[in-house]
Amino acid sequence: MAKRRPTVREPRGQHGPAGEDAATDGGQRREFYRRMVFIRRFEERAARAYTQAEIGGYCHLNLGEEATVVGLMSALEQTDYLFTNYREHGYALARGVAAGRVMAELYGRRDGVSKGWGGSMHLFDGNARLLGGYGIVGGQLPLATGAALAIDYRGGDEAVACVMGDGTTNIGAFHESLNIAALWNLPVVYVVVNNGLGMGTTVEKASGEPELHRKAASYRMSSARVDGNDPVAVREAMLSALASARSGRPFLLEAVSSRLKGHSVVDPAKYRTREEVEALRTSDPVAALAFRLRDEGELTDEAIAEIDAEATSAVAAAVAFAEASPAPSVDTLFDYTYATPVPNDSRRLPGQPLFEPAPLPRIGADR
Ligand SMILES: Cc1ncc(C[n+]2csc(CCOP(=O)(O)OP(=O)(O)O)c2C)c(N)n1
Ligand SMILES: [Mg+2]
Repeated sequence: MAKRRPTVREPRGQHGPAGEDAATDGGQRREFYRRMVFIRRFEERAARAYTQAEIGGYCHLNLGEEATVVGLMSALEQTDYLFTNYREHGYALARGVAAGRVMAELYGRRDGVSKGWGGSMHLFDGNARLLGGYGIVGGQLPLATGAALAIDYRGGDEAVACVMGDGTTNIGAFHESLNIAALWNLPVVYVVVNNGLGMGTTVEKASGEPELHRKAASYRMSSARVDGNDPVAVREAMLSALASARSGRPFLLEAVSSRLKGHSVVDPAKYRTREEVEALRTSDPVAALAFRLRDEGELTDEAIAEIDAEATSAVAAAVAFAEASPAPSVDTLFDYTYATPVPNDSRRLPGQPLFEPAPLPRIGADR
């Protein structure tokens, strides 16, 4: 078989959507702060709705990862594709999906971004090129790699961002995906959000190479590590990673971040020491950026309070939208499993028999 040659692409413009107020450095940080506060308030509200049993299934939050989420998403072009794990509410919001549609999906309602059938872990929006939310650890990696291969086949100039957690770098699909992307020069950036934990297990306990970005070396892939609490640094690092991917050199970017709460809403995170909890309080990226902007004279206390109030009321509107949306009809349960008709697609509802039992011959009956 002929060896695949790298597709050479021109690096594209380096300015993803960063908002109206982003012309200056201070303006960009203000805009990032607004987006981070919005995610913070959205997630806190989602946690409340979950404990009130308005949201079912699992619910994993981006609390503590807001700077990483916002910095990463600001670097993507609108035509780029995004795959993430189940901790993806913030990504959908930062990608521009309407907050009401995200909240309605968490509530399992018809106007949700996945029509109410996906829930928290399976947000999907083709228009925003958000191709999921995946609940299987590492499930998104082969799919993202395949999407990058599709772009390469078509000769497109889009890139794929494939976001995962630290624990995911120990899964077989991680190594298979990086290997094939490196061999075939695919336009993909693998982003490891290193929040220090996979459920309750630390990176040091789970990974033979705890400096996760160095795992790329096995595949001669370029990589970098960035402070995930600094949205501007994350954006810059992601822009370089994307430029590399677009020119046919896939990239592994590790953003060192933290998870402020438990693995999911129901996890009390008892495995954390008091010192860790205290350290988290002082490294909170939302508070840190607020202090910085205030010290630099970019935001007054009043402006900070106003941003908070705006976020809180937008989130309240999202909840109202979700609450007003009806539950999806059971008739549509199977409508979105496959994009095209599949011959052996089972449409069996819970409780329905697998097949009709064949009649048994009766003893003594005529043959
Ligand atoms: C294949 C598979 N194994 C185990 C699980 C259970 N599980 C869910 S999340 C998780 C930890 C993943 O940690 P990480 O990749 O660091 O992501 P984070 O939750 O920190 O964002 C595990 C083990 C799963 N969902 N899928
Ligand atoms: Mg993790």
